[in-house]
Amino acid sequence: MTAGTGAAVRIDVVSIFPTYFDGLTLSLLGKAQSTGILDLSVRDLRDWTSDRHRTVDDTPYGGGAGMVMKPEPWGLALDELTSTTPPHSGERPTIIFPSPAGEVFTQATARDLSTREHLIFGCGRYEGIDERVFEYASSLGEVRLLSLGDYVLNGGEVATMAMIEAIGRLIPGVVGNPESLVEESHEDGLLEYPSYTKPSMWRDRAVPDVLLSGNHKLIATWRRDQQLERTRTRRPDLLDDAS
Ligand code: 6GU
Repeated sequence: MTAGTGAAVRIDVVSIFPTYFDGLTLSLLGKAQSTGILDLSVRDLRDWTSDRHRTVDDTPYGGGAGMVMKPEPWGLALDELTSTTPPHSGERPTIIFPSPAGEVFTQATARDLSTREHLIFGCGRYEGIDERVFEYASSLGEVRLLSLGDYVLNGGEVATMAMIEAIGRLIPGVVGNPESLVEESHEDGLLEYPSYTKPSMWRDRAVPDVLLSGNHKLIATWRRDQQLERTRTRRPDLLDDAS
């Protein structure tokens, strides 16, 4: 069944725009689904409505702009999806609500979540989801409100796609060469060093001599220096975090 050790990681996504997630069948994550490493299902929130118009939103108590997602479709969706959490180790599901009001999602978050057996992503739209849903979800699993960064998207779909890609590639067996995961930006708290390929001279621009030297120790030192220099100029906040 699985190509790696242990059972498949299960990821459920609930959204009113399930076709957003068609892209997840491509490339590495698509392969992981066909080899059984990843068990991904995308579900339409409207399937848990019972009125003729399949209504998922209503006006906010207290007034104000926009609409709020009604609690009951979310309650039913979470009941159903958590009732079938794979029982491998008795672990509770992790229920993620992407939200610009959440904690920032980082590589460390991705690493943590890649070790879970069952992730559920609830994609909010409009002005958000009735607050009681988060409280109720806490009775069913570990709830995380996660943001991609300090800007606003129209809903949780694009954020969920980004998070699933970041988490999914850390699941053992998803990325063919695990060495390639180690040398990337953010894995060691620094930005990645620059890369070059043939030709060694392109439009009057040369590849740095050291990379053609064959001296592996010198190359490693140069790459480390490049990482530090780039991080200092582009992302000094990362160096503050490391100290
Ligand atoms: Cl997770 N959701 C929305 N709607 N906007 C965002 C975000 C999430 N992260 C950054 N902006």
